[in-house]
Formats: sequence, structure tokens, C-alpha cells
Amino acid sequence: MFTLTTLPFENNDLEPHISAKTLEFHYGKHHQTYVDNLNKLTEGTPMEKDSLEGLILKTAGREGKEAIFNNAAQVYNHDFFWKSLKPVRQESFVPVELKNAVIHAFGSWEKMTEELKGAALSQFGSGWAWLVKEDSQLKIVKTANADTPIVHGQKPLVAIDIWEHSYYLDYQNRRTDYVGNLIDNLINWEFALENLKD
Ligand code: MN3
Repeated sequence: MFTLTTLPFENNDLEPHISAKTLEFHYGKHHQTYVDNLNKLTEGTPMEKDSLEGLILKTAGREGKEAIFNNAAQVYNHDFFWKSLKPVRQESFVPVELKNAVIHAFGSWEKMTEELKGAALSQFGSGWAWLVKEDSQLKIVKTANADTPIVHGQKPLVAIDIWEHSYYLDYQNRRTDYVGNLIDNLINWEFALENLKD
């Protein structure tokens, strides 16, 4: 059985940037549905005993396994996304070790956040923007639909969900405002550092 992860904050902890109403649907309906679908698709098969990451790597690019991959990857991506966020009241703290690694890779902290914003805004349709580590190099990447960095040999540090369901109730078509508010106020950079060191 695959399970819905527990949110690391309350539904209203991201307000006013992401509303409790959005979380109610995004976490309670969309994320839950990926978990439910994954369980239906794997129940009674050897895959129900796989780890989530193992199942993703095993089904990526495999003909006939698209539905399992899509639901498994979306469960993984959302688990990761929630951990990438922090409550508004919690100070936005950038650990010095992360800051130094970012400056080394991008030239400045601002260049990295601009590139992350650019990736999120330029993704056509549904997908994700990420800060990742690949061959010990930090970089910004975007993935379409359910695609996830772990199948491309990349270790994610931070995820931004840019599917419309993540912002439409609060921002309608204004993805720029959603992405800007999220990057400026909600990213958990201490989580990013944990992943960098991991
Ligand atoms: Mn989503």
C-alpha cells in the first residue's frame, strides 16, 4: 500500500500566498487521487511491495506502464513539493552552506532564483520546476507532467508544482504571481540543504 504523506504544516499555514482552500483540493483531492490510483494499479501485483522510488525507476519509459509511472511519480513529486515549502510565519532562512554552493554554481543567489522563476514560467502546460544536483553540480531544470528528476540521474533539492491545480483557485491564470510569491516567501531552504548534503 502506498500512503498519502502527512503535510508538514496546517492547511492555512501558507496563506495568503497559497490558500487553505487550494491545499484542501491540491493535497486532499489531487494528491490523494494519485495515491488511490497507484494503489488500484499495483494491488495484487509484485509492484505493491516496491518502494515508491524503486517503482518509478522501474516503470520510467516502459511501454504499457505509463499509468503506473505517472501516478507513482506524481505521488513522489507532491511528497517532495510539500517538504519544499514552509509556513509563512517561519522565517525564510538560507543556510550559509547552501548559499555558498549556489553562488559557486550560479554566480549569485539572485541568479539562481531568477533562473528557477524562469523555468517555472516557461514550462508549457503542466509540470514542475526544480533545483537539482547532477554530478555534484547544482542546476535548474523543468519537467513536464509527471516527469521527475530522479529518472534523469538528478537529485532534487527543491520542487515547484506548476500544474494549474496548484494556483488556479488563488491566482487564476497569473502563474507569474504564484511563482514569485512562492519563491520569495514559502521555500524551505533548510530542506534544500538537507538534500544537498544527503
Ligand atoms: Mn500538484
